[in-house]
Amino acid sequence: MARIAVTALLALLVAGPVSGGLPGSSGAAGGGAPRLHRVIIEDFAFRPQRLEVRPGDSVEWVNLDLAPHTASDVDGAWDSGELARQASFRASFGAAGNFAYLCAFHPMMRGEIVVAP
Ligand SMILES: [Cu+2]
Repeated sequence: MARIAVTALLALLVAGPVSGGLPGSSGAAGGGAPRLHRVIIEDFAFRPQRLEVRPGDSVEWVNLDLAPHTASDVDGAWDSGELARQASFRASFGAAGNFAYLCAFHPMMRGEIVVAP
């Protein structure tokens, strides 16, 4: 498990900065460099609420609300801390699995990152 995660991280570093792109903007499936996905926080909701990514991909949350929000893993594995308007946070996902998260300020705001090969 750990070895897989490290490999994915190295691949991400070698690939360098990943250009932005919305989920689904990539064309054909099949391998390739890690991608950066974006989750918009708007109107007290995560959009998309459920996002599927591949191991090694990164996710960026951007808060477009006036109110501050967070993106916080329910198990405490990662936490954006307070995100003011226009602030963003990135996390990378090395291992496959389902990762539920919420906003610590508004626990009814929930989202899920699904990491699947
Ligand atoms: Cu919130």
